[in-house]
Amino acid sequence: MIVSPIFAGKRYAVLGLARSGLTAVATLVESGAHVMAWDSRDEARQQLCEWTDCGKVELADPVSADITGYDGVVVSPGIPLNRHPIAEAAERAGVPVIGDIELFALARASLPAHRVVGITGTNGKSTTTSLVCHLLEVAGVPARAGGNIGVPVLGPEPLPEGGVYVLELSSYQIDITRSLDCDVAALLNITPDHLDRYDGFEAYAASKGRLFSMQGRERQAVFGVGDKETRSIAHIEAARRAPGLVRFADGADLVEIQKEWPSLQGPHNLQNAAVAVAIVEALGVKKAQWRKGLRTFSGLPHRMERVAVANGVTYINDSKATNPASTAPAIAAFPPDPEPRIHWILGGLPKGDNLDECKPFFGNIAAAYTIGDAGPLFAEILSPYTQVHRSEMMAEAIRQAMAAAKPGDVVMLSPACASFDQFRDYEARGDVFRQIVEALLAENAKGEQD
Ligand code: UMA
Ligand code: ADP
Repeated sequence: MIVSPIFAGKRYAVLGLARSGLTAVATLVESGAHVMAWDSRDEARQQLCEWTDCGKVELADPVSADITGYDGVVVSPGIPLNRHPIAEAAERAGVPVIGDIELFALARASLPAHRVVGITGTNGKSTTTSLVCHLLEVAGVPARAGGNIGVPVLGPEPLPEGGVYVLELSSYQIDITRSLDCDVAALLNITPDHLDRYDGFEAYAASKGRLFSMQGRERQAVFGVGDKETRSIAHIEAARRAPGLVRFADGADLVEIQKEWPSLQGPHNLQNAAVAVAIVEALGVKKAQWRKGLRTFSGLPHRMERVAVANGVTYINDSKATNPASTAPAIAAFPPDPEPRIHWILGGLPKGDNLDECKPFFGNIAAAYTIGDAGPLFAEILSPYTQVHRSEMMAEAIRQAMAAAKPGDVVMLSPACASFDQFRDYEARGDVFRQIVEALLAENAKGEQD
C-alpha cells in the first residue's frame, strides 16, 4: 500500500516474510523507513526482492541483531510469541512488538477518509467479513476485505474516499495491535481454539476483548449471543458506552427470511448474517439494501460448499471446520428426514480429545467415516451412536460414503480437525475432497453408460 511518508526517519524490524510480512516491508520501504527484515526460511528471504527494493533492506535477524532505538518489531501473526525468543529480545531492547494491522492503524491518518470494521470470533469470521463487504457493495459503498481472510491489509492500494476496510482479525493479530480504533467492531463467538498459543482459555478470550478496549467509547460494537465469554465482553463494553452503541445480534428478526439465502443456511449462518446486518446498519445501510444483499451472497469455498448433487445425494465440502465447535452447526443443519441422512467424513489433526460440541447432533448422522490421526479416537467416541467406518484415507471415506448414501442423503466433509497430518492446509483438503467426488461421480456415470 502506498502511504505518504509517515514512516520516514523511523526504524522497524520485520520478522516473518510471508504474506503479511512482505507487504509490511514494502509499505515501510515505500514510506521512507529504515527496515531490517528476516525469516528463518531461505526461500522467504529470497522473495524479498520481488516485493520491494531489497537494496534498501538490511537482512538481519532481530533476535540477535541490535534493535535498540527501533520504533517497533513487526512480527507475523504465525510467529508464536508465547515461546519465540523475539518477545524477550524486543523487551530487552525496549522495542514494542507489533503486527501489520498496527502499521495500518498508524497509517490511517494518511489515507483518504474511510471507516474500519474489525470482525473477530472463533468461528464465522471469514463468512461474516465477506458478507459485510458484499452488503456494503450492494449498497454502493466501496469496501474491501483484509486481514486474516488472506489478503494482507497493507497489500492493495488504499480505498477511495468513503471506503470501508472490513478486517477479519484473529486473536494472533489482535495481540500485536495496539491502537486500532475500529468504527465498528464485532465479536461472533468464543469457544476453545489455538490453546497452544495462550495460557488457557481465559487468556484466549481476553485477547478477543482487546479489539473492543482499543475502541474509543463513542464507537459502535456488535456482539453475537450464545456463549458466556462473548456476553461478558459485551457487558463490559456496554457499561462504558452510551446506550445504543452496543448491539446484540441474536438473529430473531431474521429467522423468517433465512430461507431466502441459499448460501447462508444453518444456525451458524444465522449468527453470521445477524452480526453482518448489525454491522452494516451501524454504518447506515438500509434494510431494503441488506435484504437484497443477503439473497445474492454466494458464500465462500470450503464452508458448507455444495460441490455436487448426484442421484439425489448432496456432497458438501466444509473443510474449513477445523474444530468441533465449527463442525457442530454443519451437522445440525441437516436433521433426520425422517431417517438420519448425513454421511459424515471427519478426522485429521485433533484440537482436543472429544467431540462434545457435536454430540447434541449425533442423531443426524447416518454413518461416520473417520480419517487421519484423530480417526481411532473419533471412531471410539462415535461407535455407540452410529455406524463407523475406519476409512483412514479421504478417497476411501468418499468411496464408502458414496456407496452407502441414498437419495436425500448428504455426504459431508466437516472434519472438526486441522488438516496438517495429511494435507498442506484446509484448502488443499477441501480441493482433494471435491476432486475425488467429481472423479468418482464421473467414473460411476461412465460405468452406467457402458
Ligand atoms: N517464521 C520465522 N521464524 C519463526 C516462525 C515463523 O521466520 O520462528 C516465518 C515463517 O517462515 C513464515 C512467517 O514467519 O514465513 C509466518 O507467517 P504467517 O504464518 O503469519 O503467514 P502470513 O502469510 O503472513 O499469514 C498471516 C496469517 N497467518 C497466521 O495467522 C498463521 C494469515 O491467516 C493471514 O491471512 C495473512 O497473514 C494475511 O493477513 C491465516 C491463518 O491460518 C489464514 N490464520 C489462523 C486461523 O485462521 O486459524 C489464525
Ligand atoms: P473463520 O474465518 O472464523 O474460521 P469461517 O467463516 O471460515 O470462519 O467458517 C469456518 C467454519 O466454521 C465453517 O465451515 C462452519 O462450519 C463454521 N462456522 C461458520 N460460522 C460459524 C458460527 N457463527 N459459529 C460456529 N461455527 C461457524
